[in-house]
Amino acid sequence: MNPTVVPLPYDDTAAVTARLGSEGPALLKRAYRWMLVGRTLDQRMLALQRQGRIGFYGPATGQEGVNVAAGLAAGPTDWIFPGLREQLVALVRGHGLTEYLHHLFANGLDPALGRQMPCHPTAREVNYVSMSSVVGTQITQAVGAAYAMRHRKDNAVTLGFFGDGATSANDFHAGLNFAGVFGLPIVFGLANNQWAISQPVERQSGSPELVAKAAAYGLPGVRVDGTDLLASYAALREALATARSGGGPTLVEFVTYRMTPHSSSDDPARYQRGDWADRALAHDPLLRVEELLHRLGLIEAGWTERAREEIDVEIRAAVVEAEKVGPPLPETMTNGVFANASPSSSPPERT
Ligand SMILES: Cc1ncc(C[n+]2csc(CCOP(=O)(O)OP(=O)(O)O)c2C)c(N)n1
Ligand SMILES: [Mg+2]
Repeated sequence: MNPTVVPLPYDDTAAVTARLGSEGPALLKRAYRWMLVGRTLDQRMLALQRQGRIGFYGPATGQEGVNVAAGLAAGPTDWIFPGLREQLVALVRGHGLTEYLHHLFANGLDPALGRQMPCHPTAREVNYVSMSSVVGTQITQAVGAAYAMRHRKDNAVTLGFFGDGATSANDFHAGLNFAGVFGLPIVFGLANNQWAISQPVERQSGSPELVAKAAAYGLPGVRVDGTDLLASYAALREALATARSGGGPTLVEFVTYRMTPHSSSDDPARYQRGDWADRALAHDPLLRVEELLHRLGLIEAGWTERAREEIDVEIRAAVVEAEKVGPPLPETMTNGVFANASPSSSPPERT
């Protein structure tokens, strides 16, 4: 365990139950295991990218607490519109690890049919919408989906994620404004990891706290420590319940630390200065939960090591499966594009 980690502010299991509900400690342990899955995946996938086996990867190290909280807090019929780093939400909701690996390898079994950017998964079976690379565009899509939900009288809520950088995009204004005017069933999850590639959050906005922007659209805004799984879960549960009961949207700002490069194509040594890495490590969401589990006596010695080994085996098996599958066939190029295939919609025959 890392001795420099800032302990989570909870002293007993009652405090855990107050944030996580009656399942309390059991849910905390389950959440911790999912955080371990996210962390191990990031490490393995970055290694695979460096070995030239997958093309690109965007880690979410430092944001596992928010992602696991969202995966556990949202209902099964709710819709997730991810920002750039919410893949773990799909896995927690039940998307298969091997399925996800098929996507990362862009093989013939990739749910996105090998046509998406790498590391932009889609998981239709758990209402997880394909990620939009163009920063902020998913915000208005999520608002549109929430509007449709209201129109269809569905009991579902939309959970739309985006980063601190996206708060400078036009879609942020248009989306929050529309949702505020119509009181839509949506929760805006602002994953403020304090960087937009090389741009620090201090240069992103004149507002010292991004959550202040909620007021301009008439929405309640909540700012939580996104490296605190329990606080993140409690804030999301409340915002989701408000939206579900007709109370309208909430902006929840999760303050986190981006603990890795922006992506496998980035080198933060060129722009991150000072004690950033130390501060990030002290707020590692995984180590903070680990420390809490030990302090409250909720986990026995060796549990983490065993879980890590199991997860490693699961990931390695999924990689083997995914690497067995060949690339998508040219004949599948227009699958899902046309209702009725016409001669002009088929790819040219190979000669
Ligand atoms: C409209 C647009 N401008 C620029 C980019 C290039 N770009 C990709 S990610 C990114 C930063 C996003 O930062 P943030 O919203 O904070 O999300 P994070 O990467 O930190 O999760 C930028 C500028 C893009 N994809 N789309
Ligand atoms: Mg960011």
